[in-house]
Amino acid sequence: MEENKDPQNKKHIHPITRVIQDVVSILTELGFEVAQGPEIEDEHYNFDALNVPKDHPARDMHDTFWLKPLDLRKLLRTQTSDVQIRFMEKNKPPFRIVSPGKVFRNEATDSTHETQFHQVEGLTVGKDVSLAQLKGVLETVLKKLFGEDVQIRLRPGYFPFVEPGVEIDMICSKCNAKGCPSCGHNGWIEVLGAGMVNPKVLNGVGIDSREFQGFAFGIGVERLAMLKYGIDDVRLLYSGDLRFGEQF
Ligand code: 2U9
Repeated sequence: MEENKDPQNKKHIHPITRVIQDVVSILTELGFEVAQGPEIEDEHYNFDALNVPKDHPARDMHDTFWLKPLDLRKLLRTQTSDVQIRFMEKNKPPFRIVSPGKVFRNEATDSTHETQFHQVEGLTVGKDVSLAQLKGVLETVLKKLFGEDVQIRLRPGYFPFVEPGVEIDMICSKCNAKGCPSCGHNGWIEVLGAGMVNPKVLNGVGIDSREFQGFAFGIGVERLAMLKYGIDDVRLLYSGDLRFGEQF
């Protein structure tokens, strides 16, 4: 093998891998346990158990990759929440789990959408679990990733598996919420979704929602990597271009 004489030619960790490693290690320090599961799922774990209605657009052929033969109703998971359902079926609360993994959406690709991407989802179930704790955990994660100056805000958001659901925004560090081109003149940048686990989801796996509550959050890894490293097209992350990888 030819000797590597170029001191610049070091090994590089891909930004997706780095963000997953960082988020997972921050959460394990906070007491979360890693849980993983299959990428090929059935409708029950991907949709029904998560209170996603039968006529929800996400189930549509255009958003979900259904495997053939279609009548088996097998699909490529669209979110890693299936892992959390499988874990809840087998374990009694209290618990905190984090599930990193690959997910798939059957949609057109552009600078912010890919048919394959990664998520890190977190779930805590216990007695007296609150929205304030959710905010604290997410504030800690985002400060460790983006720096101590990070401020976050919660806005109402709708996801069938959480009630209430929230969208988490981070203050724009370039303009400090004044509004500038880099935050689309909003002052705030949407980073992830979260909420209190819908009681129907808990009851569905045999956890009594009168006794236990949960909070959950979903992080789109590509989106976070693009924000952290200033990458403006998600497709660059999958280009395999060494000149891209060498920058990290
Ligand atoms: C269980 C119950 C609830 C996970 C959640 C989101 C909100 C969310 C998106 C982030 C970017 C998907 O990758 S993305 O496009 N996710 O906004 N995820 S609440 O809620 C759960 C998970 C598991 C049992």
